[in-house]
Amino acid sequence: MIRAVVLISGRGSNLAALLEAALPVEFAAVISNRPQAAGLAYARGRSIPTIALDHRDHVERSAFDAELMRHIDAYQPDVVVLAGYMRILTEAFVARYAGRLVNIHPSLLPSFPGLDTHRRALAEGVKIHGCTVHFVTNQVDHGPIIAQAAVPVLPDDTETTLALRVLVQEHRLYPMALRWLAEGRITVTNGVARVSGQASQALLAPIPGDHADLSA
Ligand code: NHR
Ligand code: GAR
Repeated sequence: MIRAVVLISGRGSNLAALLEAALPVEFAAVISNRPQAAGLAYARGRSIPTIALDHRDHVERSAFDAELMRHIDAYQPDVVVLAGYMRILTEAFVARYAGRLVNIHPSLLPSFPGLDTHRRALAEGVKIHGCTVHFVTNQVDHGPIIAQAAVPVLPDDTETTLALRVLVQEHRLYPMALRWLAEGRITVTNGVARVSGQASQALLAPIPGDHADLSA
């Protein structure tokens, strides 16, 4: 079993999906930079140690991240999992957990790094959107891509309906990717992540109403 510490900022639905997936992973602790994050209560309900830090208690990002690292290191994790964690991490933090720090991002990277991905996808009129699990590097949302899931963008989509369609796939994708990591199957060469014994690292959501016509 590998040991993981999960960082969250809010709702924690990806955290819940990971905890429910029966992965060969010991979830040692859940840490939030927002004390009111609903995901903390969820973790407590599963008897997982939680730590609530408040990034507003620190003026300097480096001081907050130093405190974060101190808490994480107390659990000696093999991987640090960002699940809806909303604060950019400092270089010192990324360096400390390089190669064992992963994130799920709500777009098909390298399209739409950063925030408000669903709004921007709608504004660009893309017809396919999705989510990406990647290793975290100092170039925000540009680390080696472990796995992606794609969903169609539908004509009547709003930010809410599109985000929900992507979220359903996030909840499939992240457990799958973390399982590969736990199984030691992921290697990175020249910035490209590969999974041993895996033909595809992509999930495709079905397009509603798209089925073979058998009426003729
Ligand atoms: N840190 C590093 N160094 N590299 C990455 O790739 C990171 C990271 C920290 C978080 C998640 C990422 C996402 O999936 C992530 C990847 C927050 C912001 C952001 O601008 C950007 C990307 C991501 C997460 N945050 C604002 C900030 O000033 C705060 C926004 C808020 O609090 O609501 O840090 O999208
Ligand atoms: C998820 O959609 C995740 O991909 C996204 O925030 C949501 C968190 O939901 N992450 C980011 O935007 C990171 N900047 P959750 O708290 O219910 O897992």
